[in-house]
Amino acid sequence: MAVAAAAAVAEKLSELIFSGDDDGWAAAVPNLQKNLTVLSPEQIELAKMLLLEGQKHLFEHWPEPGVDDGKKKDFFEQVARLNSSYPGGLSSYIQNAKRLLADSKVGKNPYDGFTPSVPSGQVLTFGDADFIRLEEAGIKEARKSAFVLVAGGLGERLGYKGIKLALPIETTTGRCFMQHYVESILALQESSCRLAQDQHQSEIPLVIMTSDDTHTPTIKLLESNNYFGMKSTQVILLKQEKVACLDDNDATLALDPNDKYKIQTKPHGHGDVHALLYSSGLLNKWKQEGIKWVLFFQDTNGLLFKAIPASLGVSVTKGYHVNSLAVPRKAKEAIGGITKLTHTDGRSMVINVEYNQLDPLLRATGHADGDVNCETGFSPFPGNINQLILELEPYIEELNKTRGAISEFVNPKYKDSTKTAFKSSTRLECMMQDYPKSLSPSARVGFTVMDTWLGYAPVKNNPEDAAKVPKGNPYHSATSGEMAIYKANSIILKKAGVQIADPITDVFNGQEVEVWPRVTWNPKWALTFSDVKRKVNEACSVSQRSTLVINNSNVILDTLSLDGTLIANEVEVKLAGAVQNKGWVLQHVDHKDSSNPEEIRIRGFKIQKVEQLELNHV
Ligand code: UGB
Repeated sequence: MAVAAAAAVAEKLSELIFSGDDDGWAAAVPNLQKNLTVLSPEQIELAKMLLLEGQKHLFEHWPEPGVDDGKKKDFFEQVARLNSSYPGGLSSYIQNAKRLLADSKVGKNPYDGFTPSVPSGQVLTFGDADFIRLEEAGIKEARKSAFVLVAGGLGERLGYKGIKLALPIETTTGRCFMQHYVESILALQESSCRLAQDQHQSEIPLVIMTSDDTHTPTIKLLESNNYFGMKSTQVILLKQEKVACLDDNDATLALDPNDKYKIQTKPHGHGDVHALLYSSGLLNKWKQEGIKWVLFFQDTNGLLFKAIPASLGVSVTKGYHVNSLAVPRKAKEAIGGITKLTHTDGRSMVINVEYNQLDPLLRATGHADGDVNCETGFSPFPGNINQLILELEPYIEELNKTRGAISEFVNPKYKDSTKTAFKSSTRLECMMQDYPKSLSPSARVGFTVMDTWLGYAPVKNNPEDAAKVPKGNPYHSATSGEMAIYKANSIILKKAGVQIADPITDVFNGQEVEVWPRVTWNPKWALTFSDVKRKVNEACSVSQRSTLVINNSNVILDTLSLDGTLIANEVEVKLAGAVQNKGWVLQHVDHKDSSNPEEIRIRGFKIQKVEQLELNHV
């Protein structure tokens, strides 16, 4: 329909609706008018809102009353959910969609008028005096923090059938991401309360944002594992709702192709976490309980907690309202770049520019080569790893203004260059790292850059896509994620004085990786570099083919010379002298060989447990 004609219909409708003529407005859609008796007064109000927003097609196929009445009510239940879960309601969603779709059609650059430059932030050097001081400051403050895990994503890039939180972080112990996160938070809580001599043992809350795709399996994972040792009351699940799909540039809501009484929906993105936290009332409750920091993190970064103490220390010492954790970024790597944007009108902000927008932005502002590495071999823009530390009080102040609404974007796939039709329905999306976009220039927004080996090894890509990653760029696969754990632990032990053999290189699922000794430890053994140094005597060595598993807190590495596999489960033990056995061997596995479970196939190897020394509780 021509835009002018549609506008005229909308105007007529709005006249009728606001005149209070109850029969007149619905007469515009006879099939709806016939069904008004089936609907409750609240549902009739929602119907008016939909008509005002140009959505009369939703009712045009409705049959006579008495046919499919249950489905008609279900339709309005869905509309009510879509309406209440979006800040400002469904009408705001449709209006925002119309605006963003119009911008997208004319190719409006969201960064119009802004010039990018490289911001300055805190760079961590693992193990130096500053790092140790920051770790201590972070541990002290950790008992005043709350953790928020965004885990509503389907993991389409990984293609794994289950939830990513249930995947093993490494296959030596088989501990899953959820277990690792819970144990890390509990270890932080214990360590922080001990250091602060906190008598009443503060509990660090863990919020998990789920979605329809991940909610039930997440609960199942927690319940069937007794919450991995955390009190069930300490874990709070907030489920994000999906948003309505849009069929065209007029923001016509898309009906589900398989059910004409259902609006098609898709995920809105991790940015939903802010509105959910706001509406949950948790933030004010936390404030009353003395919580000062909120730490956001993603579902599959097995290294993150190694960087948490020092990064929180940076927030504390610098007084950052927003602290984005970052790593050196390879040009064109699929992680956003932390960028300073300065507008021609003088405004400026430090913000993540998403990976697909950084290159066009640079090209449009005089950088003819776009997103390229500089002389360091990395992009000059630090890579956003989407782990944010927010100071609670200013966060609450901001959300009181915005109700948690985050700036959105739309990414329609057009059928052709006229940009009049979409290949498939689209929807608005938002990202949690866009939170600083609405802050005033006086907000203290900073970032912390750490070595990638220390803080970032997500599991996002399936084997085929990982194998195609340009040489030198990280694979972000299950293979590289597991190898990164061994590498980080080996490097940390090495820096604490242990002789660690050099890694070898091997190829799994088409990805060349460094294979370090398979060293793993439970977070309660060591959270900081100082913890490791206290528990390690310099006269120790570990050969490349070795596996060392430390499962308890008071294990001391004392003159240990390991060439094989050693598993220390005892609470208190000194590991001393030579330990040699056949050990555990990495076996190659073809990712297409369905005789192995998916968790194994996606990494391209399995561990053959030939011989080990296991020290257990007596
Ligand atoms: N997630 C949700 O909880 N809900 C959703 O609707 C969607 C996701 P992806 P993405 O670290 O390499 C981000 O899909 O969005 C959760 C940053 O934007 O793995 O492609 C999901 O469960 C990017 O700047 O990542 O890219 C997961 O835990 C860069 O930092 C998390 O959100 C990139 O991550 C991230 O979702 C990166």
